[in-house]
Amino acid sequence: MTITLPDLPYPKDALAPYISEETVTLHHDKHQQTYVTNLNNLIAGGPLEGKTLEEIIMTSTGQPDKVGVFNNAGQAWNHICYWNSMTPGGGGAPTGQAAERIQRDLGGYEAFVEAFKAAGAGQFGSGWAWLVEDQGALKVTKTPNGEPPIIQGQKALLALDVWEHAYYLEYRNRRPEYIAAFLEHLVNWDFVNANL
Ligand code: MN3
Repeated sequence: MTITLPDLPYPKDALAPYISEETVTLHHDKHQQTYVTNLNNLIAGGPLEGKTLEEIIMTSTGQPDKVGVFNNAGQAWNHICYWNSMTPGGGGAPTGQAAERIQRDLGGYEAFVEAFKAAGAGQFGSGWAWLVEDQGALKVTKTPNGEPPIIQGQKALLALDVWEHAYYLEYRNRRPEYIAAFLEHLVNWDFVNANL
């Protein structure tokens, strides 16, 4: 059994104009596919072949001889979370349990927006911004490179890729505009609620 690249949960042009069909195509079919292909090549014939992505991540984290496995497995997992974190016509204020928990743990939607923008813009170089559940409380965090929240014992609820390949065609160097578009027009709160 090998790790496979899941199909996108919507057509490749569904996130336009905020994220173009060209960016989604390159990002899913080239970048994410490459992480999956590299991972399968690295684990072929070894003890990690046939394991789930989560198992591979938790087995390889912190292992100096498994950095390549960890990076590619983390990125393969992070991108699945990222695509599901968006939906056409999404964004804006949360609903349901997500709204209640953001109010309780983060002080409301406006405070969440400010924290999430700061996390995404403040990640120096490549990485990720997250809404996670940590010890029962929601938190906004950021991680470098391909690190997934699971290695900190956190459950990922919402993911934003802030690697340049995620936004450069539309936004060039203006990462904050990409983060704002994600929050205002793309966030899939149904996915957050399902994760909760
Ligand atoms: Mn990416």
